[in-house]
Amino acid sequence: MSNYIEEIKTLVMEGEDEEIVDKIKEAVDAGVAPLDIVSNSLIQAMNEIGPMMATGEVFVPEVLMSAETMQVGLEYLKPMINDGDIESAGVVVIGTVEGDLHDIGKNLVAMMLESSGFEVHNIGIDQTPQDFVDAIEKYNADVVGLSALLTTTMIAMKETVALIKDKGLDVKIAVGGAPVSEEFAKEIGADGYSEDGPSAVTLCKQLLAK
Ligand code: B12
Repeated sequence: MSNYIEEIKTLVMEGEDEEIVDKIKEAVDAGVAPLDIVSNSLIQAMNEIGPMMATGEVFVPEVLMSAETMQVGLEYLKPMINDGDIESAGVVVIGTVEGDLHDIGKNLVAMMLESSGFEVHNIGIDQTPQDFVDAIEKYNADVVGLSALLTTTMIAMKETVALIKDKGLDVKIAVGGAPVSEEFAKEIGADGYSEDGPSAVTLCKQLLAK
């Protein structure tokens, strides 16, 4: 069974977007759990590509192909990942902050929230503080999720939190992304931080119970 996990991870790392669905289907048919594939093949592939990108072993176009392959895999697995909670848990607006083009992690969080019963509005990447404010108002969001993957865009996250607070919007603010920490979340005045998709679901539920 672990062979499938390795094989799928390799397909993502090599950017084989045309083969990924067939291999995932094969794995699922053989009994591999969809969430296991997400965590141990898809996310793991991106984790392994990170250091290779830093050392110049792979370049941006290759990472983009891997990202695309991962998205194809995620889309296929999405309907299979559902924790059974179908009652609407609340409205979430989620996006990646200004200057930041990373969208895989955010999309994964959006997918997990959606499959846990939240109504999710994924507003995309490179979103200005005002874009977030507009979306929160438009969708009457209960929670807004901000994602940042670069140390340089953490400042945009801080500015977004500041604008949301400035406008006095009645919304809980959750933040996440590789360089973000619980401590940073507190420092910028966000209501919560979580490190991955499943914990983001728990976090949003907790924020709405308060
Ligand atoms: C894929 C990738 C890219 C792709 C993005 C494609 C896409 N469609 O998203 C491309 C090639 C475009 C890219 C570009 C760049 N990248 Co890049 N990229 C990555 C890489 C390899 C993987 C990121 C990823 O998808 N991870 C997998 C997902 C599932 O994890 P995640 O994003 O962390 O999300 C999880 C959690 O953080 C959390 N989470 C995320 N968001 C949120 C939000 C909320 C509300 C919550 C609660 C939780 C949460 O839950 C998610 C699910 O588990 C990382 C390395 C790494 N391992 O992080 C580098 C990395 C982030 N990139 C980096 C860099 C430097 C760049 C570039 C500047 C490179 C360049 N020279 O051009 C550009 C910047 C472009 C820009 N302006 O944004 C650095 C950042 C260094 C830093 N600390 O600032 C990293 C760390 C690589 C490295 N080691 O050097 N990148």
